[in-house]
Amino acid sequence: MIWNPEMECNSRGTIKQLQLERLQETVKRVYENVPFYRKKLDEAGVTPDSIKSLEDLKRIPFTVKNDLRDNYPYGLFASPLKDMVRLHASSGTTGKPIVAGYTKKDLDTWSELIARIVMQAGGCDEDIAQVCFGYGLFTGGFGLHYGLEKVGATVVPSSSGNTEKQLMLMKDFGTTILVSTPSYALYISEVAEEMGIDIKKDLKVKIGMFGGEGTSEEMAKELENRWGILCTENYGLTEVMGPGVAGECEHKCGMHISDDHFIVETINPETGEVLPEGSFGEMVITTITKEGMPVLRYRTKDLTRIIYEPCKCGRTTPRIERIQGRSDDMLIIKGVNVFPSQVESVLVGMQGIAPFFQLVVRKKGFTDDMEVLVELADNSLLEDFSALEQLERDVKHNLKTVLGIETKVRLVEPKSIERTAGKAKKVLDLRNA
Ligand code: DLL
Repeated sequence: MIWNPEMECNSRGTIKQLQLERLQETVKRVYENVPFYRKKLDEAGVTPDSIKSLEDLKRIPFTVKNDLRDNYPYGLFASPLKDMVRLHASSGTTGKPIVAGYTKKDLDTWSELIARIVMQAGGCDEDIAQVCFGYGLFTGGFGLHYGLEKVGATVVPSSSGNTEKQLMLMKDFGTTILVSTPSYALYISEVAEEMGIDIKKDLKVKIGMFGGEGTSEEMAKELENRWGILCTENYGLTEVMGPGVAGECEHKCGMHISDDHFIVETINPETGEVLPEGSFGEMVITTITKEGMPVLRYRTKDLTRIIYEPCKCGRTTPRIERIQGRSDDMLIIKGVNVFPSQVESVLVGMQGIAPFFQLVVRKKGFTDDMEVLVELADNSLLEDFSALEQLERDVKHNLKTVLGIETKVRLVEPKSIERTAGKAKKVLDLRNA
């Protein structure tokens, strides 16, 4: 089922016309209400009246994360504070968080967009959805919650953590949709095994709505095999709204973007040049219906490609290909660009090792040095030194084939890499330690 066929299956011409009208309104709104944007637009010689076509989007300057930090907490609000009914924030590793403010209308839009991704994943009003995203400043919990309710699903707001209890509820309540980060879904499956629960037989889960972090194709397959369910990827970010920006349908060929609410471009991350449709690059998002905190041309740092061919599901919305990584996650090791997702794609599914790993990066002289911690699947190999050596050689060989460089590998004991109920920390960066 499609939640909003009128918008999700419309002709691109009609959507483009709608996008233009909404872009014009958004530019006018921020020009009149947000001094930060007015200054930037004035400097670029852009007045709201001068936006005549979607091509004019290119004339609008980019917005970056630091702009949000510099305007902490309320500097980018385009509605009076009294009209804001919810605040969320993304933690960020350093300094002040990024704040997102929502008006009543923004929350309605958010629920509408979540309803779309729920139906894309195959959810309906008969489902029991256990939301294992954190409820709090993180947008995952509350974001999914209200959209699932809008669809009519029964929501179990179990939040993240307390994994044994999650499993008990899942079993007793007959949960059919698991909503979590992919890392947490992996961890839950491990705890289930320890508890003697066979997740394929003893639980009724049939859909995984995963998001909040990237997964390699291999990890997505691993999750599908472990859970025996349809796993969908869902994308979003606090700055733009939270989850609900895009999500996969059952055909799993990219995440459908609600382009009646967001305009997406890809740019060359180094030069800022806008790339032709369908090119791989950094995704830039403009919100065109947000009232409380619209963002113009936000540089997401997420690297991907936008697919414009129609999907078999009948939706005509463009799709975001699986995110390959963030430009700021990219490591330069021995002069070669390395993404954690590439390491994941090599390690997940290899015989003898578990799908948990961590990259430890240190400074060595003027260059970066990387060590890959790889967890053994079980204790059986610990006694067999030559088998361990062979496994290490195999891992090194496979990594070299994909990354093009020799890497240091350390095999570590089963269950020694930290598990998470949220987003996994795949890189331990000790360069400034
Ligand atoms: O993670 C919002 C969200 C919650 C999306 C739950 C989906 C489900 P932030 O904490 O602001 O917001 O982090 C946003 O996480 O720029 C991406 O780098 C990454 N990310 C989120 N979803 C995906 C995904 C939420 N499906 C940042 N694939 C984004 C790859 C993702 N990366």
